[in-house]
Amino acid sequence: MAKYTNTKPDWVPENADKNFATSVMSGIDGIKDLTVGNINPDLGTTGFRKNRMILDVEDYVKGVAAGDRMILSRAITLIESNSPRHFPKAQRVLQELLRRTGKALRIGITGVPGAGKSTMIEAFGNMLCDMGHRVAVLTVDPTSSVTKGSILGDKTRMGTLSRREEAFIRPSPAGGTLGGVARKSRETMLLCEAAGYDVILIETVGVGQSETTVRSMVDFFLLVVLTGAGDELQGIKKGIMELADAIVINKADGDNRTKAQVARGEYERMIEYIRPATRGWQTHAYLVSALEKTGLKELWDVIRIFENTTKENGAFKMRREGQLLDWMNSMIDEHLHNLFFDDPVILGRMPEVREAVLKGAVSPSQGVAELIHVFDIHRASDRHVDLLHPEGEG
Ligand SMILES: Nc1nc2c(ncn2[C@@H]2O[C@H](COP(=O)(O)OP(=O)(O)OP(=O)(O)O)[C@@H](O)[C@H]2O)c(=O)[nH]1
Ligand SMILES: [Mg+2]
Repeated sequence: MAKYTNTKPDWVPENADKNFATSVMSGIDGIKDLTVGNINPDLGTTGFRKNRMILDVEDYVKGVAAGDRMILSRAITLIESNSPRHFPKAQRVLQELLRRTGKALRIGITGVPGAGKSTMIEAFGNMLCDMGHRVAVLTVDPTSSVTKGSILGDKTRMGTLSRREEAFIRPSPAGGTLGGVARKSRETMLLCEAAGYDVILIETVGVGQSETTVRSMVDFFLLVVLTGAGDELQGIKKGIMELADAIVINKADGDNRTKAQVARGEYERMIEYIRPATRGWQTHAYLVSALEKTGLKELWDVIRIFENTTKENGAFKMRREGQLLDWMNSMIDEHLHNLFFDDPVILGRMPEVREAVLKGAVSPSQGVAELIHVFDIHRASDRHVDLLHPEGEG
């Protein structure tokens, strides 16, 4: 550790405390430790000087809890890591922060590509920040190949929001299965809550299974559609409408406004035949222009009424509890699946059993029974034990 002495300039107040960061160092010999370079060694542990250093669990926990955006970003990167080496550390960070989570309102936003989700999040998010909220925006996009493109698109589309102190924007992790992306997004959401964001907006493109996944992690689910509901419903399946707590007809501006009003009527009629997504709540269709920023305040009012209603009738709590248990169940599925299919004994027997099934010598059920018979879960677990109980992990 380098030795240095502090000298105060003349103009420093007589009784200035140690946080009055104007001490001048006499010089440093041998910079090995980055902390030495800090003018005021008493400044907190969450500052810039940790930038390139390895953070320990406590650094992450303190930094996230203090709302330090850079440490939050790094904690998310840790959570997103596919390296088994990072997994236990990430889980310890999460564990420590868990009691700070759960207080945010979680809102999912889906809709066909180009419906205006990102534009709406930009306008809506800015409005919420102006109202004093802190907003985190996440995306769930399992199609990794286009992720890079949409990050660039969203950087420009959410240009003003991304520069705000009260907002935090984090795109979907690249690559992996929808299940993997979903776990990371859930945990990222928890980290954002622990960092003090009280509204979480999660965008997902309405194709495939991702909207069901996002529905399973949010309190309120919003479907963004365009006019021309008659046009084969723009490929929107009845299934997606059944997930929605509100349907927003976007781009209700200019010449499109009248058409949007017609579409609203059409959606309202369709909704009548659909089971409500949330107990005690009637889904409706609303007009919005993300571009002209109209209908957004009204939408927020709807969401607040939803929150009050479902908190009063118990649906809010029940959904959150159900989501937690479903999440745990799906992780058990995934874990058992991995234990089974990574087990060398199973891998060894598999070709033989597969062949026997294909030949018709044994039924698939018999094949499964045979594999399960040789599967020793303790043996398989032992191979994963390093992952779950890290000794001396740093
Ligand atoms: N006229 C009008 N155009 C809009 C409105 N909202 C979005 N747009 C335009 O629609 C296009 C698509 O908007 P995005 O916000 O990127 O749509 P998205 O749903 O996020 O699209 P993906 O992320 O690709 O699924 C952009 O050119 C926007 O400028 C609106 O309210 N009115
Ligand atoms: Mg988008």
